[in-house]
Amino acid sequence: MKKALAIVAAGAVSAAVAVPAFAATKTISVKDNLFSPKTTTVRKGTKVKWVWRGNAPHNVVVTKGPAKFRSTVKTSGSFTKKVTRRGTYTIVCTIHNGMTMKLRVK
Ligand SMILES: [Cu+2]
Repeated sequence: MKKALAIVAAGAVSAAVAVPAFAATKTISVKDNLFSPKTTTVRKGTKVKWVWRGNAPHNVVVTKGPAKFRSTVKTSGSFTKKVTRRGTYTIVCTIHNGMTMKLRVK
């Protein structure tokens, strides 16, 4: 009985560890006035989550890349996009000149 419980427990642990492999989320901070990190590489299928952590209003806008998407202008909360196309995305905040980042999807 003890042995069976140990096997079940081991199975539960490996299942918990395996989850991020196919449902990974990458978090990027939206600050005043920069994205952090500024360059990120993720696998295709990753959910990229931008989290507003500053006080000023910002948005997340793809200006160049294999897919275009944009968030609304916000001061808090988050914006999540599942990236399904490989390539390099140039992302900016259209309010702040020079607030830019690169997202590579491989
Ligand atoms: Cu901004």
